[in-house]
Amino acid sequence: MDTSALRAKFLGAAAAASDEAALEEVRLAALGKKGEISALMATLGKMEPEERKAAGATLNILRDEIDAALRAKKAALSDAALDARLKSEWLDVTMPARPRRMGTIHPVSQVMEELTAIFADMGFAVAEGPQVETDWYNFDALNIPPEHPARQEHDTFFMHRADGDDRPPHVLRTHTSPVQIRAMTEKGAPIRVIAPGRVYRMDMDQTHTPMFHQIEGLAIDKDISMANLKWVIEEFAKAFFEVPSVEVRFRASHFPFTEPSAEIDFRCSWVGGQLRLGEGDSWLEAGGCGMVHPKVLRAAGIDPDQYQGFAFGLGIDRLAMLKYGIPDLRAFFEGDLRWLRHYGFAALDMPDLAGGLSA
Ligand code: 2NM
Repeated sequence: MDTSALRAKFLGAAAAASDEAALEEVRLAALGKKGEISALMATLGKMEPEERKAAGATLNILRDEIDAALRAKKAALSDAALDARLKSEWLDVTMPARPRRMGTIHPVSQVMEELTAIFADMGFAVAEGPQVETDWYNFDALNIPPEHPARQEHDTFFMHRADGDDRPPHVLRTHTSPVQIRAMTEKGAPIRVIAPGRVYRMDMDQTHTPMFHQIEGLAIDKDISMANLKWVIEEFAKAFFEVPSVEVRFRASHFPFTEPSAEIDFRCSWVGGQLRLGEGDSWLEAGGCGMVHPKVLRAAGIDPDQYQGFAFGLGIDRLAMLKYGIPDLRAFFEGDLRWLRHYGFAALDMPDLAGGLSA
């Protein structure tokens, strides 16, 4: 049996196949059930034994040869396809990123991060709580009874109950002190926490917005004093305003939740409208503070005969205005994109003490 023509035909066709589908056609034409080689194999049965032996051997060799050629070609086609893909999907990872306009970090968020970093360094944990509070957490627990003038002075936003529900209404918290009450109740003493967050009072003018931001600090232990408080405030002011020294003045005051109580002032001067901290003849009012009232400790489940401590409150928005020279408070919460682009901070550039807060 002369198979050289068949060999040439199928090996040639396999070599010429330009893709896997064409190659499969060649395989079917040669080795498929109805292929030419298979047809020849089927004639073996009618041959004489001697002839069949020789022809069978020849056909087996031919079949194996064609099969090997098809497999080799298939591997080559698949290599070529991969090469083509690698070429077309090539990516230059050294190319600069396309510029993309992203939002900025609001000055209030930036200052909150700075405050968190500063007080964390002094061992204060961050506590959070609800903005809609019961009147007990917002007032009663803080030694502000129903008839207390502060309860009206605060110009509280009340959340109306459903008709027929005569429980006292919820309020939008007027300070973050209820967070401190919750923290003391849950964790007990000793405790050291700060509570930054949104607070609400019905007030709107040049220097007031109905929502603003406050941070309160609290440290309770066996022998905490007003001296520890003053050190904490001084360290805070130096770190926040990034100055080597500040002079802190405690001015006697009154709050229902602290006794004694004081207003916090920082020595400063104004040069060409620019604030300078630590020098000069002016005093900057920064917030309030005092020793937590025994009644407040007791309301939060802490025994005032065993524990005592200080608390303080600072206005975050005002701190942001002072540090970053932002003149108008109301613009803070208008969501004006031009304002945000001007006063906002780069994302992914969060402050930490090691890196320098605003570096
Ligand atoms: C201030 C001034 C003085 C204060 C008190 C408490 C609490 F819950 F521990 F009693 N937290 N913060 C406090 C004290 C806040 O803000 C001007």
